[in-house]
Amino acid sequence: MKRDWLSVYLVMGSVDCNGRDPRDVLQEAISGGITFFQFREKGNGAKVGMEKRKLAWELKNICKRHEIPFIVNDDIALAMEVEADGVHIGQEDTPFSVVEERVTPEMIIGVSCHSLEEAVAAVNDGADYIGVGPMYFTTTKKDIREVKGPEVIKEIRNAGLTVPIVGIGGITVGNATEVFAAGADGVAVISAISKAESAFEAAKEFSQCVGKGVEN
Ligand code: TZP
Ligand code: MG
Repeated sequence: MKRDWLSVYLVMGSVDCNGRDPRDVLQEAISGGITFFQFREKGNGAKVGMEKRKLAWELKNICKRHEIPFIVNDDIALAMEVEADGVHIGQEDTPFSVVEERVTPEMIIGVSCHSLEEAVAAVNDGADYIGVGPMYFTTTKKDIREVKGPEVIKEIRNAGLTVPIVGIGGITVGNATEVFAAGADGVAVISAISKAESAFEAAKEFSQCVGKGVEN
């Protein structure tokens, strides 16, 4: 996979859109410049079964039209059904070796990591990229791990790991440059785009932060 695909990574499901139509939010975010998308249909009121599958197909088709890679969170069967470009798994989800057997070789596998140890394990497993977080406090995910900030990314880079990295958790236009400065290739964002008054403007502002990391 290309490292710069991760630059502005929108993660989103129907419950993250403040009652707006997720298809419109995704479309706007794409117009604003997001580079990667993960369908994460989780939390209170999330769609299941046929409704979840229908939404996955619709969002995947929007991504496909704009050549934005489409990743599915945790649901391998769904990823295969909609011919997703990849899957993203957390530490408590389906183990990497099982996922690897179920997807096709060209599919991207992303893994959530919270520490250097987990990052090393994910790289050894063969992860195509890792999501590191939570960078900052967030209420979007309820069962978050301890907030360690962009320091964890620095630690992973200082250990010599070159794996593509996105920071995740509480990232805003105001703190995104700290995440890039720590060594991330991109920022993975839910609410700062999906709940923004304009997903277009928010995505545009994030794309202007890319690569602007200043050491502090
Ligand atoms: N994993 C760690 S934090 C988080 C996930 C999925 C939620 C990120 O959401 P937000 O709204 O960008 O803080
Ligand atoms: Mg998960």
